[in-house]
Order: sequence, then C-alpha cells, then structure tokens
Amino acid sequence: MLIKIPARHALKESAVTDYSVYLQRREFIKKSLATGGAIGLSAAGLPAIAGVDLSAYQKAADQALAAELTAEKSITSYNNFYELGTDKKDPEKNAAMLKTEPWSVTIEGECERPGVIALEDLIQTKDIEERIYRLRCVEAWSMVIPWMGVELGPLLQRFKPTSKAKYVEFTTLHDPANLPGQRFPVLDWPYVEGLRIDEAMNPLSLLVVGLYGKQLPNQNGAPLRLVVPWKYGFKSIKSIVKIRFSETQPETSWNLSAAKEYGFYSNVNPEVNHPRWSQARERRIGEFRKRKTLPFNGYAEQVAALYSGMDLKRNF
Ligand SMILES: Nc1nc2c(c(=O)[nH]1)N[C@H]1C(S)=C(S)[C@@H](COP(=O)(O)O)O[C@H]1N2
Ligand SMILES: [Mo]
Repeated sequence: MLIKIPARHALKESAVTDYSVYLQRREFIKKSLATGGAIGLSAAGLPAIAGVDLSAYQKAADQALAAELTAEKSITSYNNFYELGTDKKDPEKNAAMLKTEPWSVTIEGECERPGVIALEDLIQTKDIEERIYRLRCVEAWSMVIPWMGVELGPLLQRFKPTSKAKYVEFTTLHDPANLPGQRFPVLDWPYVEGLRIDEAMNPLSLLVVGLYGKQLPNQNGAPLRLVVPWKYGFKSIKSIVKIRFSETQPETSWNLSAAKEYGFYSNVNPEVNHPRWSQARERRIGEFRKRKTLPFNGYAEQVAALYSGMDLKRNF
C-alpha cells in the first residue's frame, strides 16, 4: 500500500497557525486575568499567519530525515524527564503535574537587557519553523523528531549579550510541590544545563515549543525546551524558566552528578565510550537492529569547526 506523507511545508503552515492560536489564547488569558474578565475564546476570527521560509539547506535536511520519523506515540510516551519520574513511562503519566500557564523566562547575567519576559513575548510566532532532527540519548537509543521552534541565536541576541558573555546557562522550573521527581534527590534540583556562546549561536540550536505540528506535550518539556541535536539528549534541557549569560563555564546537572561519565560538552561521539557502555551504536526507537552512531550525531558538517584544535577525548 502506498502511504502518502504530507508535504512538509503544508504540515508546517498548519502547525504554525495552531501555535499562533495557542499563543493568542494565552495572551487572552493573561489579559482576562489582569482585568478580572471571564476566560473563553473561540478560535474563529484569529488571523492566520504566513508560512515560514526555511533555508535551502534546512529543506534538504528535513526531506532526508522525513522518511525516518519516529512515531509520535513513541516520542510522547518514552521520555527522560526526571522531574516527572525516572521510569520512561512516568513523564506521560504525570504530565498534568507540570503547570505551564502562566509561564515566563528570566533573562540575567552578562547582557544589556535582562528582565522577566512572558512566554508569549519571548516566542514570536512568525519565527517558528519545523526542524526534523535526530535525538541521540546518552543511554544509546535514538529518535527522529519533527520539532517546532525558533533559532536560539537570534532570540539571545535580542537581550544584547555583552562581550563577557562566553557561556549561556539554562534552568528548569523548580516546583517540588507539583513535580514529584523533585521530592527525591535523584539530581541536585533544579536541572541546569549550559552551552558555550558560539554553540548557542550555531543555527542548529533550537528553542522548541512544539512537535509533530502541535503544542509541545508536557512530557517533552513544555512549554519551552532546548534542542541541541549534535549533543547527547540530556543537554536539551526541558521546561526552561531562566537563561543566564555568564563569563565562566556553568555547572550542569549530569556533570555535577557524575563528572567522570558526563562532561560539559557531551557531543555525540561514537569513539568516546561511556565508562559503563559503548557509544559506537544506538537503537533507533521502532527499529530492531542497532545502527552506527554518527560523529556529532550526523551534524559534523555544521558543527565540527566549533571544536577545531580541541581534544574531544579529554573534552568529552
Ligand atoms: N529538565 C530536564 N530536562 C531534560 C531531562 C530531564 O530529566 N529533566 N532529560 C534529558 C534527557 S536524558 C533526554 S534524552 C531528553 C529527552 O527528551 P524527550 O523526552 O523529549 O525525548 O531530555 C533531556 N532534558
Ligand atoms: Mo538522555
């Protein structure tokens, strides 16, 4: 039987419109709460927004990966999100415990425009695009996921990082009253992650607000998570409430928890094994045979230059 895969641009446009409606609903709720008005909104009459133009490179990359997409059900039911539990099934089960409305992000540190910004002001719907990326977990499984998001670099530039901004640190929501995993010292909460500023500015780095053309499910890190496709999955921090520019290399949760196993860089590298298992191969979720893990998870052409002259075995 011939299976018709919808044109990517078609999916993208409907998805962007969906998210635009979602953001406008949030905006409406915010205003209604402020004025004490009733909450309610019909989607009718909201303006659709224009489709997004992807670079020729990105279009080609999306096409190449479109045939390999992991099933939506797998992406939303097999998760690592320790705040919602350590079993792969826990995050979906406990998803409702993560409260995502209202949501704002604190911007601080080495920048000219620090402050607290509401999600709907941080993410401009006209900038949202679909990107199909491989996700390679350090545990040696992988997926191919159609994310909806905005490029991180241009978003960071809006806050005018100073010349001292050599790194960017990200922090996840800390809400132990609601997030069951944060009541146990599995990690030193809140979850923190970081990138070197040039890694953050690389066009592959994405701040994600959706997947498969829909609003991001809570178990995948709603309402806002990072995706850095050439690094192990744990660098792609979920449910971000703070972005800090800093002069010194930030601490990262998994490095704090086991420094010999998880480095700051954590670039996907089939030649550097985890102390307890090989990283040469991976199990693509939905496939039976293991496949070879690619250097930088297949993104070497775009990111290898970031590390020229560095010993990647030492800087793992
Ligand atoms: N805050 C937070 N972010 C997190 C994690 C987590 O436990 N907490 N797990 C990481 C790991 S190990 C992976 S593999 C990815 C999984 O993303 P996914 O569930 O959307 O596939 O999220 C990363 N981001
Ligand atoms: Mo992971």
